[in-house]
Parts: sequence; C-alpha cells; structure tokens
Amino acid sequence: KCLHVNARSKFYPGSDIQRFPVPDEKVDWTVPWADYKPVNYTAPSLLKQPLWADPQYRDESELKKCLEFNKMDGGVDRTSHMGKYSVINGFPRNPFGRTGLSGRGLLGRWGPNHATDPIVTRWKKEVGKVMIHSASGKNILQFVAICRKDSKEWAIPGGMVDVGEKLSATLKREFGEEALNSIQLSEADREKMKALMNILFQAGELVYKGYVDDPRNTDNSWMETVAVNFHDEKGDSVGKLNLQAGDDAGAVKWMDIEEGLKLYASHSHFLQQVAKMRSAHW
Ligand code: RP5
Ligand code: MG
Ligand code: MG
Repeated sequence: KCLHVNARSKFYPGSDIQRFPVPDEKVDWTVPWADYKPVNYTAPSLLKQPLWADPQYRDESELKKCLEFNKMDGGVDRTSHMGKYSVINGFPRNPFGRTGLSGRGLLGRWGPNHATDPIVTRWKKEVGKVMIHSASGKNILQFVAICRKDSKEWAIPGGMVDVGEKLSATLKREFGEEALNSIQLSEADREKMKALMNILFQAGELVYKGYVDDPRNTDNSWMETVAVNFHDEKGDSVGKLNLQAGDDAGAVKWMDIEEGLKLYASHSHFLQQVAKMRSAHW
C-alpha cells in the first residue's frame, strides 16, 4: 500500500484552507499522535445540501441514526473496495490514513465516494503504421485524456456513480459528457454517438478497483474508483467519434502513455497498469 500524497496537499482544493501537516511516518492511524488536530472543513456548496450529497450532520449521534456504513444504504453504496473501514465516534475513517482535514471537504458522501474511470485506448500510428518506441521497442498506446476545469490537470474522463446507476452506464455517460460533449449535442447526433459508443464499450477490461489518492480526500470522506480499459485495436471505432470537451472538462486529446505522465490524482498509476496489460511502451 503506497502512502497517499495528494490527500495531504497543503491547500485544500477550491479553498484557502490549509491542512494540518501530516508527516509520512504519522499517516497510519495506528501510530499514536495525541497532538493531531485536523482542520474541520466542509465546502460551502455542500452546506446548501445539494441532492447528490449527504446531509451535514450536527453531531455524531445524528450521523449514526441516519447513515449505514459498510453497507448498501438505500441506493447509496457505502461499501469500500478496500474492505471494511472503521467508524470512529460515528464518523467513517479514511482507510489510507490521516489527511490533516476532517469533515467532507468537497466530497458529497461520508465515507467512500464511488467513481468510475473509462480508459479509452488506441495504438499510436504514423501514416497508417503503429509507432514503435525507439528505446523500449514496444508499440505506443494513446488514451483519451481531458483537462479538468477544477485543477487544470490532465486526467482520465472519470466521474461519480449516480445513486442506483450501474457502473457500465456511468462509464459511458462520463466519457460521453466529458470527452464527446454529449450534453450539448443535438438529439440526432447524440443517438449516433451512443450507437458507436455501445460497440466500443461492450468489452472492457478491469484495470484497477480501489482507493484513489485524490486531493479532495479527507479523514472522513475519500474517492474510490473502478477503472476500466476500452481498447480500440484497429483504431476505427473511437476514430469515428469527434472528441470535444464538455461538462467538467476544459479540453480533450489523445495522449501518449509513458512513464513520467503528470496526471490528476493517481491516474498515471492506472495507465501504467494498462501499458503492462497490453505489453505497450511505458
Ligand atoms: C478521481 O476523481 C476519480 O479517479 C475520477 O476520475 C474523478 C471523479 O470525480 P469528478 O471527475 O466527478 O470530480 O478521484
Ligand atoms: Mg463528469
Ligand atoms: Mg469528472
């Protein structure tokens, strides 16, 4: 298990709140730390109680009465891919350790916040021929990357699983919204897009399932994802789709997969997995 790093970044995203500094050796909850005083923060947007988020509870007894942790809670999946997590004084505890911030920050759910990451790939070609990397001698893979509007970082076009939504639906929906701008397409174009996507998204391969080292994570709320690879071997299925950034994406492009990729959260780690699975250059 790697130590989370983004989850301890000095400034909490979208705010000027500073996390209580947590050194590497004190990340683990089992290391006693009497002076640990995480900053409590829940974003103002969440305090307005949007429909997609849990309520802001006044105290632990209220929280205990309303939410069921480590379970399917109505339509909300409060189970973790990492196994059973602890609930201390009513509050779920980040399974990867201390983050220097308590409360939910920007995250809607107490405990795990479930997302999916569609990794759409093709082989990099030049005049119709697959390009081989001069150093590794392996074929170069490309994936569809988006630039996030919130952090300005390049990322996989992932997103949150809606209440009761199937993972397979979230994968398609998020890719459509962020990389194809489906929300703003005409009805007819959207139907065409859906038909092409249904073919590519038929056969996905699981890449990763679990905790994401996301900068929004807190001691009580954290991101988890299921990353799935949809590979266009011949380059003729996604090639027909027009990449166009939409929703929380400011830009979209095909990006070469290689070591040294600087991406949002722990996304480069997922791409390393994909390169390995497909015996591609890294
Ligand atoms: C990351 O945040 C996940 O890996 C996924 O890419 C993303 C989901 O959050 P939003 O894009 O909806 O903000 O942790
Ligand atoms: Mg989205
Ligand atoms: Mg997103």
